[in-house]
Amino acid sequence: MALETRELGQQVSDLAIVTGKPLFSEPLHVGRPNVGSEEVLLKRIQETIHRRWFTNNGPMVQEFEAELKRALGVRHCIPICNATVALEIAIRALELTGEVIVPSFTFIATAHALQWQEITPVFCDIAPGSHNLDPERAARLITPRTTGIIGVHVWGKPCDHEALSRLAAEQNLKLMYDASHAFGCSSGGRRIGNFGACEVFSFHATKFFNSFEGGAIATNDEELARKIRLMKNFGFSGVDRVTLVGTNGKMNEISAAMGLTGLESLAQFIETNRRNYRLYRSRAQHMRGVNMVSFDEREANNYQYIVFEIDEDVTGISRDEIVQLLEAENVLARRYFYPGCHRMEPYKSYFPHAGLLLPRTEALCERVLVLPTGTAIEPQDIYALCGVIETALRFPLECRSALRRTS
Ligand code: T4K
Repeated sequence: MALETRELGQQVSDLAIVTGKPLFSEPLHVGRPNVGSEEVLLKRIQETIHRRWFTNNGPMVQEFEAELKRALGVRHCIPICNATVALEIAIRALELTGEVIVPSFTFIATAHALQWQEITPVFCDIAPGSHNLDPERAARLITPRTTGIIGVHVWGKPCDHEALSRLAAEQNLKLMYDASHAFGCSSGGRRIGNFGACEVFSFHATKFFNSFEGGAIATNDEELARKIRLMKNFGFSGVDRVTLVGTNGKMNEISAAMGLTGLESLAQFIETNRRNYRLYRSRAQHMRGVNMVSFDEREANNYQYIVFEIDEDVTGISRDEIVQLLEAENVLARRYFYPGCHRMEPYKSYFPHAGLLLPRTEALCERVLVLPTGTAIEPQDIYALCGVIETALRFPLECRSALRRTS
């Protein structure tokens, strides 16, 4: 909660960068975990301990799987220990090899899941006016070595799946999605989880609902589901019987207990996120040079990411300077997915000129600011932190000078 209420129309001299007194006594995080009923969670954990069945497809994981399937309306939604391993398993189960087209504007795990298996991630730019893969650009990156495309529903906003599935079908490529951000979201009224050959969700602590660490692979393809189940359990198809190379991708019972408890509070998490989203939007619409990523309210959304794009040409103050001003106030805004996968190792060394084909990604990486939301933040916190951004926008030169004096 904000320590003090600064007056509307605050001056640069009121900011923590000058006074040394932050608005918030405790850091305000992006990705503070949402927790359902603690009482129910503790009961489930106690049951698990008494049962002495901790992992290997135990009753909690089975119940979690059934609830996930029901929530998404998919045939299979297989819990996995985290989304990175889930991506690796899905990629392997789909038999992707050679080159796979992915956006560079994503969390590094999407690219690493390919490179880990010696598959080359071919970075594709985002579509104009979107933060997601551009199907037209993707078409131009196809070579004889291309075997697949991985779209990422960034911030839970669906990819252009019609264009991507058309392209994949025409070029005989496999298509899957990294839906890490998109649990509870829909496209054309259809739940994410039902698109492509399969879709991978993350239930990491920072996600909309979490299982501490966790993920899942959703698919409507029976054969693919069978393979994924084998692969996440070392390839065991029965006691002492291994039929293919696998890994340990199993979710444990405590994670499933947390996931189940979170699922029961999903409606409340969405409601809080939507309230926060609307509050931020009501302030952002008056900020010159700031574009807030909006969600189509006719669709189901989880509203988990509050994303501002800062156009420095208009604001006169950069995204990074705003991050510094907020940090002084104890607001830990994030620059996801700066600097872009192609500018991180090993990709930076492998493809030093990749940026030439990624102008929109590079521009976006300089502009994005992700702000705190979720059940750990109160409306007055949103007013207070938006007030800091508004001060920065009103007095860009003064803020810049104040920042220089403190650095
Ligand atoms: N694909 C995409 C598109 C993804 O975004 C991700 C994960 C993945 C794949 C892989 O999913 P997993 O294998 O993780 O299931 C965070 C998360 O660690 C990561 O899961 C997430 N994307 C990414 C967008 O955000 P970092 O490096 O920013 O984490 P960190 O430790 O800086 O935490 C973020 C903020 O959350 C901090 O301010 C602290 C706060 N926090 C964090 C944790 C873990 C808490 O308040 N409590 C906590 O328990 O990556």
